[in-house]
Amino acid sequence: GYSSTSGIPGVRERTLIAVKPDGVHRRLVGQILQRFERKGFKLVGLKMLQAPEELLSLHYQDLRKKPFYPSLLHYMTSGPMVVMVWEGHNVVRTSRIMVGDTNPAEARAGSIRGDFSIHISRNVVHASDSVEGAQREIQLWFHGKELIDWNCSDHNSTYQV
Ligand code: IDP
Ligand code: MG
Repeated sequence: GYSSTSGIPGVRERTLIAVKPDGVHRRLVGQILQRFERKGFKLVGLKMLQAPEELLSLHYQDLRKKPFYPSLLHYMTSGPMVVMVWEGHNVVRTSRIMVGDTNPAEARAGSIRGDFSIHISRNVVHASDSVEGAQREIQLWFHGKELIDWNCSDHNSTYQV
């Protein structure tokens, strides 16, 4: 069972979620953010920025050899992004399910990509794909001071404590 003093293991897990430039252009920021709020995850970081190419090249370092990489960088620099850090039990894995398959044609209805996008080249949102990847990405996109530790008043209703 879970410890009654320290709470649920992994409750401090964090992930990086980003509304990509197409999502901002299409005024989807509020609807995307709302899905994570209504799920019960805790928002610990949020900002809007025009992503510099150097940052994107680090963010997508594993994709540098892909044929679509130049067009991916062009897409990701085509306008501002809204980047967020969400915290909660299993948030990395759960948010990948909420975001849906990389290819919107395969993404389930009810997922963000399934509901709001059609083509893999414009899939509106980013979500980290592993706990280690999330830690790396959060450090890339946020300064430590920009992440807010706070106690959400519904914590005890969200988790068994
Ligand atoms: P993910 O965003 O679901 O983690 P990745 O494989 O990490 O998917 O790819 C990163 C991003 O690169 C995708 O979200 C998408 O924007 C873009 N991308 C991936 N595969 C393709 C492709 O085959 N054509 C065009 N863009 C792609
Ligand atoms: Mg990825």
